[in-house]
Amino acid sequence: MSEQTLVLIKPDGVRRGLIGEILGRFERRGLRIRGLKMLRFDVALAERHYAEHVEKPFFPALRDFITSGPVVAVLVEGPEAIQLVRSMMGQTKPSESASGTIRGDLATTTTENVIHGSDSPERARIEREIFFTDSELF
Ligand code: FUP
Repeated sequence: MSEQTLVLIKPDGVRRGLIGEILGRFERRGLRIRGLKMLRFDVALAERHYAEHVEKPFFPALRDFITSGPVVAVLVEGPEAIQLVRSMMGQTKPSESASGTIRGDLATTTTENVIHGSDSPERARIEREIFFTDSELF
């Protein structure tokens, strides 16, 4: 079934010049890019996007990192895109991510782990609405 999922290339990925590398992986895999924008998180957006983590001990570091520079938001579409993108990303902890995955190839720390991808259909719908209006999708 074709699905849409929301990807963020996080500030470390943008700073390190990995936008093309990451978008290229999705395109080569056969996924379609339906929306694409650069933006910078403020604290309110960090608390909204990471609402489930606001009370966690790691949240201050996550908030400071995600607001530290621009991110690229991407609306990706394709067969089983939510799970497919999660598989391409690797695990949250780069040390547990297999080589060949985005984090397994490109990241070393859990906070600065290059990429975000929606982890369920419900989150994909919520995150699509956070980052894109209908007129920004193609
Ligand atoms: P993921 O879906 O793999 O991005 O991971 P989570 O939604 O569980 O976590 C969101 C972000 O919180 C991670 F990308 C990094 C950060 N995080 C930490 O810094 N420490 C942790 O122990 C867990 C998550």
